[in-house]
This record gives sequence, C-alpha cells and structure tokens, in this order.
Amino acid sequence: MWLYIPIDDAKLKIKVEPVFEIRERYERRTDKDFLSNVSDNRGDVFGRYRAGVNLKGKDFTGRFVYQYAHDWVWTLGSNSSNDRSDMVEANASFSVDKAKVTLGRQRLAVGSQRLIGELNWHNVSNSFDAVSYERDRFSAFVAKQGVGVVPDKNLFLGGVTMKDSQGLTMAVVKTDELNNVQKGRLTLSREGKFKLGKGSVDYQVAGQIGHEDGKAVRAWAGFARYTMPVAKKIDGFFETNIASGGKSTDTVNTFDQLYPTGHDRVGLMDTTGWQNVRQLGAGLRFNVSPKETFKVQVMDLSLYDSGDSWYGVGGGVNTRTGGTYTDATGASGRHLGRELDLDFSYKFDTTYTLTAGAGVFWPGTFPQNLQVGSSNRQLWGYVAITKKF
Ligand SMILES: [Ca+2]
Repeated sequence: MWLYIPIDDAKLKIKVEPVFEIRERYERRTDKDFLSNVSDNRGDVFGRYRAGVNLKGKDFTGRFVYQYAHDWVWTLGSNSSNDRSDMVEANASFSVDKAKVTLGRQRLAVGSQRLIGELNWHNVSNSFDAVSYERDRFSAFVAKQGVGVVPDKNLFLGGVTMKDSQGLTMAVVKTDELNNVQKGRLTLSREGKFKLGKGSVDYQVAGQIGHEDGKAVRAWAGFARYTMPVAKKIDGFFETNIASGGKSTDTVNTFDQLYPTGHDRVGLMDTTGWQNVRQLGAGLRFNVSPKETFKVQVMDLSLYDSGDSWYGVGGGVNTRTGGTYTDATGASGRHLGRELDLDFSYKFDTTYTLTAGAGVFWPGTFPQNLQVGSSNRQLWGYVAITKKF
C-alpha cells in the first residue's frame, strides 16, 4: 500500500514529519505443551513495518500510521505464514483552552500499562477508536476497539485518570458482549512509587465490581516490586503479582486485566496473565552502561484459586493438548511452575535497539496433572532488532 504524504502547505503552516519503524524478531519455543513425546516445537519470524506522518499546525497535531505485520511460522509438520495490515493511528488533536482533545484512532497508555496499554511487544498491538481529553494532571477517554489482537466490536471503555506527585489513580468502566454473555465492570486502580530504605517500591492495586452473565463481579489484583542497589551498577529486586480468581453460584471472582501491555509482567516467557495468579519473583538488573542492560530473574507461579483456569498473557484460558488448562474440581492442585529468565538490551543509538532473551519454565503439579504423557520443561528464546527513522 502507498501512502499519500501531503507536502507542506505554506498558508496553513502545517509541518509534515514522516514516521517509519521496522522491527524484526525471531522467537523459538519448544515444548509449550510440556510433552517431550509430542512435537510442538515452533519458530516464528515476526516482521512489523510502520509508516506514517505526524502533522503539526498552529492549534492542532495529527498522526496517521499504517502498519503491516507478518509472521512466518516453522513447525516440524508444516510451515505457514499469516499477516495483518491495519491503520493503527489516524487521529487529530486540538488545543481547547488549556486542554488537549484527541479524536480518532489512537493509542491509549495509562501509567504502568498493566491495565490499558499499547501492547507493542505483540505484532498487532492495541489501538482504540476514541475521544480523549487531557488537562494538567487529569485525563478522560471513551473508546471502542480500533485494532486488537482479538477483534472485539462490542467492547466499550470509559475512564478517568488523575496523576499526583506519588502516582496515578484510574477509574474505568468496561462493557462487553461475547457469545451472548453480557459483561460490565468498574475497575478502580492506584499505582505509584515510593522510597523505602535504600531502595524503592513500585506498586499497583486494583479492585473490580460489576456483573457477568447474570452474576456479581468481585475481583482484585496487586503488584509490588522492591528494588535496591546491591553493588555498583547492579540492582536487586523482589516482586509479587497476585490476582483473584474463582467463582461461586452468584459471584465471579476472576480479575479481568482489561487491555494491558502484558509482556514481561508475570514472567518474560509470557505464559501467564494477571488473572487468578500468585507469583513471587526475584532478580538482578545489571546496568552495564547507559546503552546496555542485562536482567536475570527467577519466579514461582501458582493459581490463586485451583478451581479456576490458568489464564494466558492475553487474558484467555491457556490451551493444552486435548483441552484447556482448567480443572473445576481443583483436584489438579495450584502450582503452575517455576521460571528462569535472562533478558538483554543494547541501544546502538536513540533509534536502533537490539534485544535478546531466553527462559526456562519447569511445570508444576497443575499442568502435570492435566497432561497425559511425560512432562518436560518449556524453553523459549528471542532476538529482535528495532529501527526507527
Ligand atoms: Ca512437545
């Protein structure tokens, strides 16, 4: 597809700035099924190409970005490929008094992006058809899905956020209808950072009320990470992620992580979402130079409620050979497994970045009990380059 790029117009005084971004990522994952006797080993080459323009006038700005995303897949049995092309951004922003109003298809990134984020790690990523309003520390938005990994035409989001010197508070309503199931949730979230001893604490807590399929919703989630220097250029950290799960005859307790940037939140390998989970982790970050960082971390993962499902990084129930990772009886236990991650990033300059990482996931009693066959560890690794022009 060719983009029509308008030239500068002297009368309107519109500045036109081109936007180009290329990202290539190779990923390899073996034994996602934890079964050594069934081959599901897979390699992916993800290519994503973005092109567009930034427009700047006296009282307005605009941004139009087109994206082509391609995935080449190698498995033992077959090779395949799939692609998506989307207009990920098509919006105009106007200054009204001291406020900024943005209309059209736009990215929404709230705070830590643990609940509403751009999901740039994913080849498709998130954008919304929205009206947003920003003034000083206050912002508000109403949104339908614009571009999403899983198309959801019934999604509606409406939210307000307020920043202060310690963090950010958000209230957001989400309504949805999928397979004739009506859902509505109000999420209240608080996130921030404060100093403690020689280090600092990053945290987020969220509560949800609402209704789902005729039942009441009562759910909550929390995240905390304590980071402190342990040696020159080395930080150590402890972290926990927890999110409620389960249900009763009249209540749903499974937290809904909404539309997050879920990558590397509950493990770098992205096996698990912020829903029905208990995670404890620790790690070291080596700040080798301003260009170069290296991270190593370990963690233990369990279900919050053993009768509820193992949810994936995208919010859906994880699948296994012959079914899903759900045992409503709770008899399979709650231990999901343990994970070891290594992650590396090198910035050649402000526009050109190399990243690479690897992980091992040793399955716990829950996936082992739901499988039939010999259980094996899952391995994963990636290398990626991103170049912005
Ligand atoms: Ca396998």
